[in-house]
Amino acid sequence: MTTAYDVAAIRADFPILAQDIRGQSLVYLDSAASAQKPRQVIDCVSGVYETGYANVHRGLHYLSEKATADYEGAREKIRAFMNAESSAEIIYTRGASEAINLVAASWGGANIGPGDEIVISEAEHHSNIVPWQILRDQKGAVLKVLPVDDEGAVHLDQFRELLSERTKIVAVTHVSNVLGTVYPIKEMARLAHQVGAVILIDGCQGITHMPVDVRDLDCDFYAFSGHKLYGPSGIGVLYGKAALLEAMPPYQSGGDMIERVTFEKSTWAELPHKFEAGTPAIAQAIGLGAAVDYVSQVGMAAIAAHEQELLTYTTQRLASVPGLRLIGTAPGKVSVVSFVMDCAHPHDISTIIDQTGVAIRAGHHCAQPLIDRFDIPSAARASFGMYNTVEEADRLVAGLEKVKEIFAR
Ligand code: 7TS
Repeated sequence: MTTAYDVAAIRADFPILAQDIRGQSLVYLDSAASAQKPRQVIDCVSGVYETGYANVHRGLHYLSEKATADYEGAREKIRAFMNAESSAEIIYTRGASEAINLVAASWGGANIGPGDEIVISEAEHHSNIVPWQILRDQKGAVLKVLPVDDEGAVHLDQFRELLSERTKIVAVTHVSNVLGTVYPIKEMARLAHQVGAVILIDGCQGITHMPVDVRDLDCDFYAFSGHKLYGPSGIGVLYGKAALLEAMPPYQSGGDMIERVTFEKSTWAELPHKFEAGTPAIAQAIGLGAAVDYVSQVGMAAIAAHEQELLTYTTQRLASVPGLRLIGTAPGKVSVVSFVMDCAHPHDISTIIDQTGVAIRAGHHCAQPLIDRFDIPSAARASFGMYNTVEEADRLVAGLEKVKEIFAR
């Protein structure tokens, strides 16, 4: 039986949304930066500390066994959520940034040589640019950049032209955090594989807004951050195909990632532990499992449909604000609306509407090359989560009308 999307019930699960900010009810439109947490995640994390906390994979005592079972249980939930073949392919990291750095350092260190080509795109977050630049500089490799068009779309024919037998890795976002463009990653994976390259997907803004099946996409790596998926901060995931992960050297070393250590030589633990040195973010990982349970219960397809309605409605309403220009209008876009206004700087827009209780982000959104591409100083961005409503979109528009009023004086 399908039930209608009950946004009021969902909102009731997020305690932070019930508060007033500056004397008005909070309108939180900054979930792309970090999403709020449902009671189920908050209770899970505090429950770990109240009744189920100890270090994992170590002590032969009740609490350590319970914490280990819950920590590994969360890994299995994440595996199922992404449809990975094995939980050995789910590496816990601090977040997407660390996951991408892991691949650049470990896979890149072992597989990239002088003249090899790395392909990224113009809309990448700095986290999916800088690790590849550092690798390029260390190895004498070449970094190629797939452009976006004026709407913010990428084109497969241009992508195909960038690929060559020298291409070793493609690293692109699933969804742009500024433009909302959904990249054709399944096709891109197929094309990358045709030239013998591997593909890493930065899934920070993808897995949060649509169902993701890594086996159907046939991507080699998929990275995301727990805090954008309604889970705790300090925890994220690198999915990698087992055969690739097996062949990669450790990223960090120390406790938990070894099999046997002598002063002469050390050997590594099995996957996924080979990539998880030191005491991990235990409660956070278990909390991410609770977040995955939460969104799975609502259904990622239902969340996507709800957010799409909001995006369509908001885009239409913003079109009626004089002097407002949308940045990112690619067909099929999701989850965010970025814009500039001719009367005010994005920072002023954000500061003024904050006075009305509306939280958006303004700035370069850690995508400076993209901001340069659109020839703007920065952008204002409203981003949606599963709990946002059309009334909140109206509050955004009312706030922007106030901005116009103030700057018209
Ligand atoms: N990649 C994308 C596409 C992102 O949107 C972000 C964060 C990251 C990587 C980095 O994630 P982290 O959890 O490792 O920091 N994006 C944003 C944003 O849009 N506003 O603040 C952070």
